[in-house]
Amino acid sequence: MPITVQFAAGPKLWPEYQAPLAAAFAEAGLDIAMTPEADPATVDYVVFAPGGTITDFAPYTRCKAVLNLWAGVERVVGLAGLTQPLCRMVDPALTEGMVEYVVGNVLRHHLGLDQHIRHQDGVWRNNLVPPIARERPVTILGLGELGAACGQALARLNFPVTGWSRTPKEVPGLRCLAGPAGLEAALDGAQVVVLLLPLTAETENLLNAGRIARMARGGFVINPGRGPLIDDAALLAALDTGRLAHATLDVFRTEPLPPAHPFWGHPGVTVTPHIAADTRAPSASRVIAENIRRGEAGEPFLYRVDRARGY
Ligand code: NDP
Ligand code: OXD
Repeated sequence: MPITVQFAAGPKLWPEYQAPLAAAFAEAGLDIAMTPEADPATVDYVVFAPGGTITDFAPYTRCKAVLNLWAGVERVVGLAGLTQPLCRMVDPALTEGMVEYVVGNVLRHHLGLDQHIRHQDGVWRNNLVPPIARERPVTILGLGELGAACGQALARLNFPVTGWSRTPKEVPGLRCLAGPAGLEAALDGAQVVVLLLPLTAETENLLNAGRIARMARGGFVINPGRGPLIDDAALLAALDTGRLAHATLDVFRTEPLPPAHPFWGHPGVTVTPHIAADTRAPSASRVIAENIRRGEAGEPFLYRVDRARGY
């Protein structure tokens, strides 16, 4: 009998994923019947995304795993009836995209490119010579799949990179700090802070006024993690006083960011509309297929979320 997979990531993604998932299942040698709608009692695996079509997992009595298409799971972990193993997305193409977004924005701020882009006014400002990368300390909050990859890419460009995580890590080329005690040292004197933490009860409002004050004056914040990681009022105050030079923000407490929000149009803020790194259907489908293969073979799932931890 074929394995039943319900694609419950919403009707918009179904046309994008239907063929790549079918190809990945075939490549993995899996006999799968996949459908966007199914009798919950017959479903073996659910492919899911935040805002997807299932609001209560209790009737999914046979389901062996819920496979999320997103890396972040803060909108999934608490869903009603979710007792099945939950796996988040680790997609090599998503990681590539995030590395490009972070490196691109770090270089933009490091090189002061905005000053040239905004001032094409006939004035020859040859005093705007940036430092070199080795003189610009960067701190990455979150040293998981994405933080470590971004940190290593920046270290290859000679930025002195500090990474911070919950548990101690060793990432070649990076100064690694961990836990509450490591946070202050990670922020002290940082000229660029990149947030790549998951949103949990512990990380909400993590970058607050006191912690921003530890950064170098005139520093930059880049947040492709989650909006609530930053205390918005503290960030705006730091930008308004010049304590921080600029914040490039991809994620927000409310998305889409409401038109009247002070981030829009603020000279010290760049808003990008949650596009830092998308899950790509061909590579993500192979990750989903591998997890189903593992489930069927009785092997441990990849990227399983620890619900108590929240990520
Ligand atoms: P991972 O789970 O691989 O890494 C999370 C990192 O954060 C780990 O290093 C973890 O520490 C650390 N962390 C978690 N809680 C704490 C804490 N309380 N104190 C210190 N460190 C902590 O996640 P990813 O790297 O895959 O993704 C990170 C986030 O990026 C996602 O959760 C999502 O919110 C966001 N994202 C945004 C996208 C966008 O387009 N804007 C796209 C994809 C993801 P430890 O290693 O010790 O567990
Ligand atoms: C994700 C995201 O979590 O796109 O994958 O934010």
